[in-house]
Amino acid sequence: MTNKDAKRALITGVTGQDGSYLAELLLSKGYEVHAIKRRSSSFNSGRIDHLYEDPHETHRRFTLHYGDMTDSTNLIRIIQEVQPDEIYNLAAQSHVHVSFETPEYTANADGMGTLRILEALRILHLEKKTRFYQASTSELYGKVVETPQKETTPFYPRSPYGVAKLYAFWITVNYRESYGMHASNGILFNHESPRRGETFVTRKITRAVAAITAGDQERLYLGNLDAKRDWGHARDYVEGMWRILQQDEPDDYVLATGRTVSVRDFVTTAFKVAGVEVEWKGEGVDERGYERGTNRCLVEVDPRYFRPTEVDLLLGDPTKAKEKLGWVATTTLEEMITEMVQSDISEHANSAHQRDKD
Ligand code: NDP
Ligand code: GDR
Repeated sequence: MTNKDAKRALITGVTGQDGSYLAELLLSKGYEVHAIKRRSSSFNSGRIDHLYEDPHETHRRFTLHYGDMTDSTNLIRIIQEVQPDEIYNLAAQSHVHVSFETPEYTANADGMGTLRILEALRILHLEKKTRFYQASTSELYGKVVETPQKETTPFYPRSPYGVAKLYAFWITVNYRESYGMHASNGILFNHESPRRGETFVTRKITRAVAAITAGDQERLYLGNLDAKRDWGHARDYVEGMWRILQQDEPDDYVLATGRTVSVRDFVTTAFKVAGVEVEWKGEGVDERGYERGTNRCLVEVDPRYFRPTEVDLLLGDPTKAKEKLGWVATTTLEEMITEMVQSDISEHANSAHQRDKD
């Protein structure tokens, strides 16, 4: 039986990494979860298939709605139907490099999409009922102005994605101040997991480690090895999102680990988990990583992965989240890399096994 008093949440971007962990978390807390997924020509629900409930089931607690951040009519209709207590706006074209290729679409989905939801709440007179969480990002800091970056650090985005998210950040603040909405930003630093999209650098690395150590891939091609990121685990970060919406007052919070590591060091650690020592030779763009004691080149820089403007260093200060939300990142970087490499090794072995059978 569903509980009539259960809180009702609406998640956009549920088919993504964070959406899947957040849906699990809210269901475990007894919420009735509604979520928006886009129509796709192939299945895009792999991360949430385990949560699926038959639509013929009358008391289901997890319901999917077709929708898109670029379609106001659809967002208004879904919000009207669901009447959510909480909305978590996670949907976005979230790839920074891709945003340079699709800047207008990124602005529409990530920037205007946020406005569409906030305005839908106003149109539907839900501005006093529904709490709103906006998935803001450390990409807002962009060019280094101060480190560690905290809530008071000035923004200087360095990509169409960052600029679109800047609009989303400020329109969330503006609706909070204009209409007294419980609307908050989580300024989240990079967070990863075995469910991370395959083209983000961490997952690209851990998948390559699995394929290279299995003898199915020769080399890993990467862009800027010197970029430094404050990497945490997505499972920890969705807990922070939820805590932000449980506060009496809406506010903006940095969620981060407080530790930064270069892409190069991430590569070294990931190969180490698989028992391979990487030795770095050369300088600058010619830099390559070799398997120690051999001539086997494992990593090579390919300038096609460079960005027109780069974010060199992200390091967050999560003090406010710790003090006000009681939130800290609990998974260490080494634990997370180990989980990701092990997961990709078994995924690779399973797909190889499947290929053998086909
Ligand atoms: P993903 O890229 O894994 O997921 C993005 C989700 O948004 C997917 O469900 C995707 O659908 C959906 N989506 C994209 N465009 C649209 C659209 N036009 N209409 C409806 N849905 C759409 O991102 P993450 O889970 O990693 O991140 C979640 C949010 O947090 C994003 O907004 C991201 O920008 C932000 N963020 C992420 C950080 C991170 O390190 N992961 C850090 C800080 C912020 P589909 O599956 O069909 O593509
Ligand atoms: P980021 O993540 O841009 O920080 O955005 P990504 O993993 O794409 O890049 C991190 C850093 O690695 C460098 N890099 C490469 N990146 C990719 N994707 N592929 C490569 O081959 C490669 N080689 C080096 C990048 O130049 C960059 O410096 C992520 C996204 O989840 C955003 O949505 C989110 O807002 C921010 O994190 C916080």
